[in-house]
Amino acid sequence: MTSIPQIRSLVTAIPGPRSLELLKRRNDAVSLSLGMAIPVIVERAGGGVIVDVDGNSIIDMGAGIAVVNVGNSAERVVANIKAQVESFTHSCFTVAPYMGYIEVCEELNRLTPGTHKKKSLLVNSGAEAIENAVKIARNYTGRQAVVVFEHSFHGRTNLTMGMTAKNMPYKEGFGPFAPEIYRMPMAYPYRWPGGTKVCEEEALEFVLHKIEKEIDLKNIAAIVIEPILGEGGFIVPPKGFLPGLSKFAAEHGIVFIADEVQTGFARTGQMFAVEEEGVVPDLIAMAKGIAGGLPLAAVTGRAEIMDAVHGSGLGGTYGGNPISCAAALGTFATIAEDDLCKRAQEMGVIISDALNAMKAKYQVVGEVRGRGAMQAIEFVIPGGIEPNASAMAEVIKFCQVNGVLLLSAGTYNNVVRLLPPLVMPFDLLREALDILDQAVATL
Ligand code: PLZ
Repeated sequence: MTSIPQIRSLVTAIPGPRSLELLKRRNDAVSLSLGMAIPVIVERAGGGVIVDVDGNSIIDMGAGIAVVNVGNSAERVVANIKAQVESFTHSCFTVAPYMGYIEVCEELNRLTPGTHKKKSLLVNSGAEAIENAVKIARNYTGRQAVVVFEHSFHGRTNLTMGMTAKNMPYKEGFGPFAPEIYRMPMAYPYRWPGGTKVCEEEALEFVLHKIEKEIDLKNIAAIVIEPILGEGGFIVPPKGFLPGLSKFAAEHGIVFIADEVQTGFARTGQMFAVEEEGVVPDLIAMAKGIAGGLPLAAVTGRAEIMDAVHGSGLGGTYGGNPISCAAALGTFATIAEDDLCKRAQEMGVIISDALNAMKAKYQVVGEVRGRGAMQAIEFVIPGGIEPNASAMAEVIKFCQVNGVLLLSAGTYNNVVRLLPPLVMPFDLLREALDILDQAVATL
């Protein structure tokens, strides 16, 4: 466990003078096209806090976008990385293979849902995992069409940008986009015409009908969906939607791909979010929480699909870098030995109690949703469901100034999402939720 005191402590304003000074260098040297959720320069991080260069200790409710689920510089991750760095840093798996890569694949084949024979491929980023999953599905089926959903985020490469729903900031001016991507309505209960109950009753049938009529079954290589939409605002499809899609895919020779890049690795209280409804994807794309902060991503799936691609058809220089693999093995051990799935569930109860209390008190809280340590508030103009982007911005700002780092989300920029490291002490989590409550109260 980290030696950094697990406290919220502000010794300067946010940003402090030292951060302000260094951010000038950032702005001078770094492309201004990059965003910045909080204007501080990080010095250290661990457990549930980030310490900046001014000595402020900020509660980390973002985990680097659901990456450091096991915490920053987690003990087993650090130990494994150190040992690996001392032996070798790179050989390229497709030049000279090594055991770390093989062991990570063995673990993923075991950890992912389903008892069928599975195989894996390691790459560097979530986008690359999605790209490869689509390549594999197209090659295996001999078909081209890819079905995606409204509000989805799948990455920033050309194909995954095309698969991503939201134009600004992800797609604006970056076209043309890859063809053969078909976007379907998302079962978004809060905003489905007629509301939650109607969504539950009709969304699946509506979408399946549209898929069949607009693309034709024989043309579809894959259906790709996030089990809980991340960047889109933690949209949880109604019960039955994911199993229905997966069953439909199986009946028509379509590869069902779960994008578990944000939901994976104990985040939602289960190793993978699809487990909630017993869905077994044909392929599963993973990244973020897989390696405690090191760049690594993976595709795991049915052996006959993963092996269908011709020899040397997949690859890359850095995919499954040995240091990232060592970090991943440390991450899997931490999740298992510290029972982080259970911890995410316990955090989930604390979070949903607090958020639901806010919903009862404040009319700007339109909906509270999510699962485990992946929950969010959607802000609306009181009295209806009109998105309230300024409420989100004000809440995030208030929390920042008070030493709590929160991330935004949502197609309408009106969602605050909580993604704390799963090792955050409960009292620190409660403190962050208190600040969040105060923030919403000021609106
Ligand atoms: N699929 C479900 O959430 C990454 C994006 C951060 P990469 N989400 C964070 C940003 O501003 O680009 C994500 C995701 C889902 C795919 C990806 C892409 O993963 O590792 O960022 O490529």
